Amino acid sequence: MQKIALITGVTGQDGSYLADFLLKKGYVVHGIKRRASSFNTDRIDHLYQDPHVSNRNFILHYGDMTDSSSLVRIIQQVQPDEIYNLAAQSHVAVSFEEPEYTANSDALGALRVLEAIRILGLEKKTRYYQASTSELYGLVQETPQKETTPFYPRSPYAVAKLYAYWITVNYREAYGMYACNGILFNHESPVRGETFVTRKITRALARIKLGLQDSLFLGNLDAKRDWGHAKDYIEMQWLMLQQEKPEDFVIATGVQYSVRDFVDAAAQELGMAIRWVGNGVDEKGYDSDGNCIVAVDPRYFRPTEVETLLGDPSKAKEKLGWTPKISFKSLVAEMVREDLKASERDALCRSEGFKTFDHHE
Ligand code: NDP
Ligand code: GDR
Repeated sequence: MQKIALITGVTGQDGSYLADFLLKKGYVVHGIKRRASSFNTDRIDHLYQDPHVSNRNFILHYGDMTDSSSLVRIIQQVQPDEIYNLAAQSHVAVSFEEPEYTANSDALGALRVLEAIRILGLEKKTRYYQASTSELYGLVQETPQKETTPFYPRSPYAVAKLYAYWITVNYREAYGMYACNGILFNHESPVRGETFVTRKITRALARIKLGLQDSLFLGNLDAKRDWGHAKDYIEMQWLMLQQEKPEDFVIATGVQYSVRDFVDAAAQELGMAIRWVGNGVDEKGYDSDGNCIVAVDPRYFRPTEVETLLGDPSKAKEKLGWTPKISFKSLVAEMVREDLKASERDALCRSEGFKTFDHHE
């Protein structure tokens, strides 16, 4: 029997990698996409199957994490063996501007899915994965952070995810559901959202290199993160649902870099060494011609910042036999390579007199 998976957030970075991965494993994959005024399926268009043909194994449904009726309907129709709850308002800075919506989609959204499983009597059939986050550690209480490290969330996003974490644990304990949390540290890729810092950097530097943009404005250059590759991390999401007993796992590389380090690594890939002058709130990065190409803009500072995160993935290594395969350097190189290709296309269009999409924030 082919296994059936349902992915919320299938149009996002992780959802697109996970859908690809599960299809290759022979799953029938259902995904929930939300209604938008323009197409929002760029990341999964390569997996698209014509809805008019029969025997499809990749099927999309309209739904929303804020709408129980859609979630119950889809789960009832799909009867999934596994649900990966990846959908979220996932931007930490935006959560300060949209705290209530973030709580609704990220905290109550998880509850709605768990409750749908229970109401539909699927609690012994359907396994549930919750996309938990290293942001739960926030103001860190212990370094490196592991499964037993106390949480101290520092944003509306992290507080919402704290609820989702505990409601997952609670449904596991209260109803005997196979429900688990992957506490994933930052993971990136060429399809990372353009406003997260890594992609913002690789995209901007590639564009600066080709003369499409003059400079890049960033916030806290001293923030440190444990950055891995999304491709490595989605495999773990699947593995967590294949165990005998549901458990929560930290997924991380165990290596940490600062935002400034990331800029340097990306610049190096492009052959553009950066000279830094000043520090923290008033810092600038110059290229070899003396042009200021990176500058701090306090607009990007957060009301409460997570200064440092470093994960200890020992439990995942021991119990799941997992180690990340893609290094920091390869991750940066791949992201830069893909953004350079996109920028070359833009440069070509521009040179031929066509308008290009210049949006950045
Ligand atoms: P993305 O922001 O790339 O994707 C989020 C997905 O959720 C998108 O498909 C988005 O749809 C969808 N979504 C957002 N709001 C709703 C809603 N109200 N109803 C239905 N769908 C919605 O995130 P990632 O792929 O990077 O992350 C996946 C999950 O893992 C998220 O829950 C995130 O919080 C969590 N996480 C991510 C980490 C990372 O480093 N990437 C680390 C730890 C946890 P649309 O495409 O239309 O915007
Ligand atoms: P994060 O990722 O908040 O860790 O959440 P992000 O890339 O947004 O920020 C990482 C660090 O970089 C600093 N920073 C900037 N961030 C952004 N976005 N833009 C900037 O210009 C900038 N300058 C400096 C930030 O202050 C921060 O310290 C991500 C998301 O994917 C979450 O959904 C996920 O849960 C966590 O990773 C783990």
